[in-house]
Amino acid sequence: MSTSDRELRIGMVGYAFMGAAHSQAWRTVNRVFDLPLRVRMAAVCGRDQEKVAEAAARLGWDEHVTDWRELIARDDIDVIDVCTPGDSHAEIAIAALAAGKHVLCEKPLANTVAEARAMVAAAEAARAQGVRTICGFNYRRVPAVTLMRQMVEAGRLGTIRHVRAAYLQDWIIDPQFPLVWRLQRERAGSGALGDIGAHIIDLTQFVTGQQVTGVSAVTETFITERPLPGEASGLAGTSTGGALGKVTVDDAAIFTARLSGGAIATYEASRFATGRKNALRVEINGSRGSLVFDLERLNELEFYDGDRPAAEQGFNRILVTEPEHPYLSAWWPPGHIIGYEHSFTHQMRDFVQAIADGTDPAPSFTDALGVQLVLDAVQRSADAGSSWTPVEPLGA
Ligand code: SOE
Repeated sequence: MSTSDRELRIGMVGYAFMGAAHSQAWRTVNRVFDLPLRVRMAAVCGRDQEKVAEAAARLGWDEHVTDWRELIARDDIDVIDVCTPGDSHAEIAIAALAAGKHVLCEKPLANTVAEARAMVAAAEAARAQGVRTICGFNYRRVPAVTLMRQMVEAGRLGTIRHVRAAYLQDWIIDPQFPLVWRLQRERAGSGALGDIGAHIIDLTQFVTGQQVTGVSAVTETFITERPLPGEASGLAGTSTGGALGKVTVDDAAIFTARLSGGAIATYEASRFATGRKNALRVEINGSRGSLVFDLERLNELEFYDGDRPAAEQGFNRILVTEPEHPYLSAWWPPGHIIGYEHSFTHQMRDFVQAIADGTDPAPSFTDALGVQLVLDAVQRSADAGSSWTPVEPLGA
């Protein structure tokens, strides 16, 4: 428990899935890590008075409001945590930064490159006043992923040749699943590409230290019309069973890429991978070895060490639960595994520590703009279809 009596007062906007995950992390972070600041979960904001009051009680917030501008105007709020759909990220974050609030903004940073650039400019202006920003690419802070980066940085894989990343879900394969906000371009910016593709773009750039420099993409929308939502929530929506609306985002995006260090890569983000619920898998092949991360086995890494004697070759499992592993010394003894939600607690730990130290947490809004530029290139490549070479029909 933090010994500090210096408070860091949080105002969170949004209380759905990410709001719940962030609340768990804000509740926990001072009880697991010894930090120079003690988090106070001051207030949560949501448009519906009754629903946000229920969320405040359930998630552990002191107060609740229905206008985010009220949080930003308060002198007793230090941090604004943006957990809303992408179409409000820029407006809320830019206003919060102008008011001198530190900002944690969920991924992807924005719905467009222009919005992301404006957020970077606001963050850079506020940084001069000591204000800190971070974007919520939480999977970087799964200890096994941080260890992956450390091993690549240490040269254990040698020169990186291949990156192979997939993030697969199947929550909308039912054509009757309603047209929730994640399926509307004006709300979400894109579909699987920005929602889950953004994660594997950030994760692979973080692990390899290389940037995506060019892409060739295809996207597909398998179900083009869906029932308008009733009391829809983000992932569990309820259908009205009545009028239909047009789906305006991708259901799946697949692209090849070149990375700045010479590697070539394949990326797949789909919400139609039937049977895959939240399956994120990344494999990195290098001249000296390979590493594999699988979110469904998030306490492990598979490591192929090419330097081992031929008779001992093979993918070995690293159980990432030792105190020497990233973040783990704060949790349980070796072998006592952790989960998905711990990555958010690690994210809050690093953000709070950076605010206290006056340093810049990662990923910065500039890192997140880098992801946004890749998303934009993938969308332009898919829209243009320019890289697509039809195969001559067999019967021709
Ligand atoms: C839905 O695809 C979602 O909630 C994403 O928005 C999150 O970023 C991901 O971590 C889990 O799935």
